[in-house]
Amino acid sequence: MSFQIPKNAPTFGNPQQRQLEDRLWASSGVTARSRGGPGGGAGGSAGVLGDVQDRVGGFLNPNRASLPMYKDKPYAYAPSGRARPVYRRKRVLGLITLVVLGLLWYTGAFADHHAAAVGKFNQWGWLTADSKAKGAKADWDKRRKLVVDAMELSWDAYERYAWGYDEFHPVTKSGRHMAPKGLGWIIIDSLDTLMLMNLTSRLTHAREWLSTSLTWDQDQDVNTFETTIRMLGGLLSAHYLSTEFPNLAAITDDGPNMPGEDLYLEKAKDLADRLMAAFDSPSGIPYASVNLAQFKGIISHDDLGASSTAETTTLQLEFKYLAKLTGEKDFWDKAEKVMELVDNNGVKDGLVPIYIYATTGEFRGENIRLGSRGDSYYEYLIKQYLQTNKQEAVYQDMWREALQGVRKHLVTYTEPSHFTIIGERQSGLDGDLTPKMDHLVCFMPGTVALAATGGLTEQEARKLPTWSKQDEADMQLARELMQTCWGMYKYMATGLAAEITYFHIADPPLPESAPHQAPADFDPLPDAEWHKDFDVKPQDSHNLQRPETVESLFYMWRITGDMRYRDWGWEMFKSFMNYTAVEEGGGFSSLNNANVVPPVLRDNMESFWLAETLKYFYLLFSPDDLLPLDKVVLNTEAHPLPRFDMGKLFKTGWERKPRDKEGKLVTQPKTE
Ligand code: DMJ
Repeated sequence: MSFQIPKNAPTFGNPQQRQLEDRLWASSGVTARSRGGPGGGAGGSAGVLGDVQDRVGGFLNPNRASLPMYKDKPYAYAPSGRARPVYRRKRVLGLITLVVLGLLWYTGAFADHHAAAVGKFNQWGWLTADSKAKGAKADWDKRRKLVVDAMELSWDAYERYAWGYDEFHPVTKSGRHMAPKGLGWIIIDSLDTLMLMNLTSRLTHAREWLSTSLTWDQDQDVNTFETTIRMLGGLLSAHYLSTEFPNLAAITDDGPNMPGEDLYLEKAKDLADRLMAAFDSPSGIPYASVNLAQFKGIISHDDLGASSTAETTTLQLEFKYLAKLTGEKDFWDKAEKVMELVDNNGVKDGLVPIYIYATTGEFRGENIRLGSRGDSYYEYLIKQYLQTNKQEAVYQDMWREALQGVRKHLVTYTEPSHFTIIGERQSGLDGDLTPKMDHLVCFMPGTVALAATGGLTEQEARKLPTWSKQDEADMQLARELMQTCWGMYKYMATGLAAEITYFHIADPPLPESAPHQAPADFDPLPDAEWHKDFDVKPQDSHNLQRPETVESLFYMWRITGDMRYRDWGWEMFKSFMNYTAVEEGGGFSSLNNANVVPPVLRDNMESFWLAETLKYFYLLFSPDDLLPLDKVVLNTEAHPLPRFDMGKLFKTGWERKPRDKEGKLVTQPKTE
């Protein structure tokens, strides 16, 4: 389970510089006060609000020391240095502007909102300065360092304005808890990114919060899936990286026999013990939520009590690795049982409806999609197969069946330019195909390529005796889907994809076998033919800083070695920097509308911006020996976990029931 320490992990030449920065922070009063964590004064929602106001009040205080500046990082808005009243007036002005913009939008003034607008509004424009001369070699090391800059800006903004809070609102410079004492939502989700980027002093601060403020003993309902992938996954990967790569963001108190040695693992185990209550349902399918202090599973309040399918089947990598670390088989068995229960429904062609009852273990409804509530079911099939070093054939079998099902029922081509898309069957496989892709579906190109090569490069995998025509076809599908996902970015005014994109398709939809050839390049002209294939509705035009497309670009770059994927990633990174930066050192924000320039900010930074999006940019621009894909498996929140052999303690405790060609269960004749 170990592999080479990356040769190219970044180091900081001048640690004193960082300490100096930290002292400046402390002198501002903001960080110093908040270092006690949320426990101080945040004992309930009233306390939380009070604390937020306290922070904002502190910021408004004209006597406060000024905050550290980022003059050398032009994509952080230049700090205004103005007094607060102006800031207040600006908020009013901002409100008026928003209303006016809303009216303009409503009246169609932004009807021509395509790429033509890009470039007209680029008030920083610093990244265009990095544009290399035609034919010149790109400096990927420099670009990778810019990603570290972005991580520092985001983290420091959070640290400055919302330290210890679970939500960060970068525009209003405030935070909010999701539990009385906070869950460390942003801090824990960021641990491994801080390690990979070697941000030692920030990691030390995060660990200090974990050891002094974090408690799972809170009377709070939390979402089983989100808490598992972000918190349990974050802690487990922090444990993995800090033990296997002690040189990454090396700190002093976590070595063997040191007081902080097992901090991450202890916190992970405590959390997992509580999350295990989710599996105490009549069927064994986990409940949607858990009350942490009460160790109690809670049925979904919505969807007629059904859990989301993806949520129940995206817990396995985390619980299985924890079982391996602790030797506690129960973690393994409970998580594994879910896969058996799902499979025993015998769905057609491996495609599962997006809801499942924890009470009965049966699916609810027939809505089938690879977007929200469906996505990571498929992702974790192949990743479970890889996690245990390809020893559990059952998961590869399920993945292959599902991918064939995707080809047969969901893949089609757009008009007039023939992009490959994965649509939805909202009324079951006999219903119509809806030509719609959530941004979430863009995990697929990378995952399909990962499944085809097992994490080797395409070149290496092709030499294996097991390499097949199907693998070749899967790589082709991955390339085509990657092109479509990138088109979803190119289509938008900011160069940042919408949450949902619709497509124009033929009636009836073309089958997967139809000849098709999408354009290799995207003509930049606003009236270019390819624009006709795409459609973004105003209500779907938000961008939540999601990672799926850069995640796939990372896999595609590593696996194919095709430079275009890195180049696209760089273009995407520039769009994030140019259009999501928040003034006054606020870091970066989600957008309410990514299809107008200037964009409309949403005043929220998702924790996966730090855990996933920036991490994938960093990995995409890094040398390939940083987290080799044939040695690790990244959970759905981009937390790297090791692959391992099951050993004597663990085995696949179930087999698939016999089924027909379509995957439907074959009932065995009863023997008298
Ligand atoms: C993340 O929490 C995970 O990637 C999850 O699988 C899907 N949604 C977000 C990111 O978009």
